[in-house]
Amino acid sequence: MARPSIVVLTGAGISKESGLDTFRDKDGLWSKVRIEDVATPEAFERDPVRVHDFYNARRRGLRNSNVQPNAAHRALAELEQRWPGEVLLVTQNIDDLHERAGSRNLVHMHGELLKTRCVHCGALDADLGEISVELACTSCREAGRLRPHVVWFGEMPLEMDRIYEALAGCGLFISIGTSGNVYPAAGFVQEVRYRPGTRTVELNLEPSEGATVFEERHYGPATEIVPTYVSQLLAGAR
Ligand code: BJW
Repeated sequence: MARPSIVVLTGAGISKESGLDTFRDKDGLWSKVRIEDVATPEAFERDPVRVHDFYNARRRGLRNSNVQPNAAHRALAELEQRWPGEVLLVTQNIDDLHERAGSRNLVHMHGELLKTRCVHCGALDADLGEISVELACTSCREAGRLRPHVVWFGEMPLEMDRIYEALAGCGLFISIGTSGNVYPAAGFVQEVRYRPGTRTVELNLEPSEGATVFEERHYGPATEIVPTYVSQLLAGAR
């Protein structure tokens, strides 16, 4: 029997136990660097070397062999494989841990850390290593026009039409490891909450900004609560 379509939204909390920093927790990235210095188009225009340094360091962190998908990433990949209906995974994360765990129906709405984009020709390149302001695009050969393929504040997140279409048709929306501070992702739950028959679930370490909007809430480390929730879902217990 067909089961409801599922949209899963993930944030930095799902990758925390894999060794990657979140943004707004006490030891998060935004306690170490200012958003205005590294995560806006104006920052990149003003000081591209600084911004490249920030993302080069994060690429090195992601390539560290200790950083591996965890049980929560793997549970979501299993959900996609075994659920007898559509599962779209929308991640705000720019790491590649979901795909390394086996998720395939995946949208990186804030971009991908291991990709660069040429602002001259638009070509995407994967894993060029350290990016410098001098590096040339492998497609158009223009030098000095590469930027990280990430979505900064004030920029349009990626694949929004695909996301809103999936939200419009989903029967279950699950939000995992996100503080609910950044829009439009923080508003997805509002898109679906009044639709009859659509359930909304938050799985997080602690209540997010919009926690009270969710019908069902479970709190704890992602590596514990996500596999438990997914196995109950697959067993038909939810
Ligand atoms: C665990 C755990 C464990 C810990 N287990 N859980 C007013 C002024 C100016 C702008 C705006 C404004 N109001 C709204 C805006 C728009 C702006 C915005 O939202 N600003 C807010 C700050 C107010 N948004 C934008 O500019 C976006 N673009 C846009 O809106 O375009 C127009 C548009 C409108 C409508 C439709 C379509 C388009 C772009 C936002 C780009 C965000 N970019 C970043 C950086 C990406 C690159 C990079 O990584 O460097 O994306 S910012 C950063 O925040 C990153 C994240 O994806 C994003 C969300 O963070 P996330 O994932 O929620 O992490 P945290 O740290 O906040 O939370 C972690 C959670 O995990 C916590 O709750 C922990 O408890 C939990 N946790 N350990 C489970 N083990």
